[in-house]
Amino acid sequence: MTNEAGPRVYDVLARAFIQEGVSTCFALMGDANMNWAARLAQQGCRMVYVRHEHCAVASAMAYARKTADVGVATVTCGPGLTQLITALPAAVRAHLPLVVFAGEAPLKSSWYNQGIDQAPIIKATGADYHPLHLPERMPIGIRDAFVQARRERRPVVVGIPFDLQDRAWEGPETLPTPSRELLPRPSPIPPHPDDVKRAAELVAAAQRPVIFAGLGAVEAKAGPACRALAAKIGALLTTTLPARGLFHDDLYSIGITGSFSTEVGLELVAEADLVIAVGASLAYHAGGGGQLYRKAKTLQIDIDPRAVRQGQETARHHLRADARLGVEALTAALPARSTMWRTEAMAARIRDSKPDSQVFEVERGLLDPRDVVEALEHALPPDWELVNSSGHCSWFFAQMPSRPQERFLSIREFGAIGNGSSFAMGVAAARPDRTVVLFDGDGSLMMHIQELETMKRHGMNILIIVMNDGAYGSEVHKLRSEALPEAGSVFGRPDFAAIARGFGIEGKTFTSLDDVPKAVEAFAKSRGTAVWDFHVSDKVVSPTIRRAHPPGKRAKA
Ligand SMILES: Cc1ncc(C[n+]2csc(CCOP(=O)(O)OP(=O)(O)O)c2C)c(N)n1
Ligand SMILES: [Mg+2]
Repeated sequence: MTNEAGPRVYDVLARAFIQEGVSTCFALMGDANMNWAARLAQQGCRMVYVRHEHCAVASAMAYARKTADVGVATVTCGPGLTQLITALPAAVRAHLPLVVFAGEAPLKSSWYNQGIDQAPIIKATGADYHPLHLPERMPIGIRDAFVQARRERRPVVVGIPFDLQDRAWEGPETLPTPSRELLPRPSPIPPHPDDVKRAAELVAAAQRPVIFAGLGAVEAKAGPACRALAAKIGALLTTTLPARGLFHDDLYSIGITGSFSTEVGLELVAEADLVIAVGASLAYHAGGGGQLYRKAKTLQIDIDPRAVRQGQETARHHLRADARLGVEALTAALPARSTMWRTEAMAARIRDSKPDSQVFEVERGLLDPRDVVEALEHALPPDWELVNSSGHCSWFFAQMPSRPQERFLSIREFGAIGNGSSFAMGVAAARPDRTVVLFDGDGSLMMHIQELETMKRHGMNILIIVMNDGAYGSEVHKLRSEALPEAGSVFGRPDFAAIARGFGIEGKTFTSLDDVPKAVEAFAKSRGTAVWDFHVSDKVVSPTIRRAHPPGKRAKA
């Protein structure tokens, strides 16, 4: 493990990561990180060698979400590091703990071609950056980066000049105590009885309450408590997009509330007189920019309740507590009752409605994206991991009501396209025993198409479903609504089946849905990586775009 002349600094730094329990690292090598990365691999860490640094960090993000652990990535200095600035803001906003090992230009050189002031670039994204320049203290610096990433739930980049990495190790023999052993393990916070009393009065006065759960409810395992509260007080259940599926098999679940609401969900939440937000931070899109439940009072149950967020007033009523304990205390404080809101007729209305009933003319030989999703919803085995990406098509892909929360990943903070392939790789690395299904748009997949090679090389079980409208759908629909030329957003349909075969993986084009069940069956047997290209019409416009960009928007304005 060590060189003949004794360990070098990079040997010890690799050990410091292993000591932190790191078992997977997403990497792209260069002069400033490759010695360390090679040693890390040698010491038993599984390396996923991607083809673009952005994808290293984006994969680590999905890995962190899926494993509830720190995601780890490594990049070289300068141009390796500058590739990260689209991924990091999303990780910051999604509260994902990451540690990135970045090289820095050698300190001994008076000039270095790849040198750039790395700290301000990284800090501008909201991530933190620690230059580690004293070899003996570097293991502590790494441990502290893990402490910070876990505690603050954000990305921390450590920058280490590669000439220092190459020095003989002259520091202590033993490594510092790892972050896990140091961090406090606080028990869930119970609510204050006065707050419970006030919240109970609010709930007792409501006729049409809705319980709205976010990822905080998922983390606190508050799902069953929310269902019990809903049953006791006659409430409907809904979730944010990332928490979708938490109530997937409840008769009174209206799916997602936010930009991805279903038709009936929108109607119902607009009628609500109380929204009980559980472990949900009430981000801008979750409340439709303040448009979705205007009649409702809002009670937020959260360990960190807030009145204002992302430019919106979020909740006037607050119950500070762990999501599960808060909901349980509220349930205990209330009598059982029935409401007009939670009846058999309501359950039937929810069950029998389509996510979107608008009728569109679809050209011959093309598919309606809503039919594609319905066919896949029926055909894909329930234990496959689903990953949603970005773009116009992500509305359709989010409408798969039978899928439970723990089999669905969506990270959309910062709103970038091009992350789908990385997110799928992160999930595949976290769950190598499972099959991962990525739902992506043609434009988004093209943005990092090189990662098909990574998937193939690492033998990942990833089925990529492309909703191929031959366009940047989001842009086309917006441009059309303003009667502007659409040329820069319409490219025609790339031949993904041929592209996939070029990368040595299976590719298939679908212009009919009849073959879907058989194809799924065959893929379940063969596994591996494949791209399925669904040719969909660009005439079908999602409800979100229809609301925000109605035809003739400019003329009306
Ligand atoms: C990195 C980045 N570049 C550009 C955009 C603007 N943008 C948003 S959606 C979109 C179109 C994505 O096209 P595609 O993946 O085919 O999905 P579709 O909208 O067609 O369903 C674009 C270009 C963005 N969000 N992120
Ligand atoms: Mg598209």
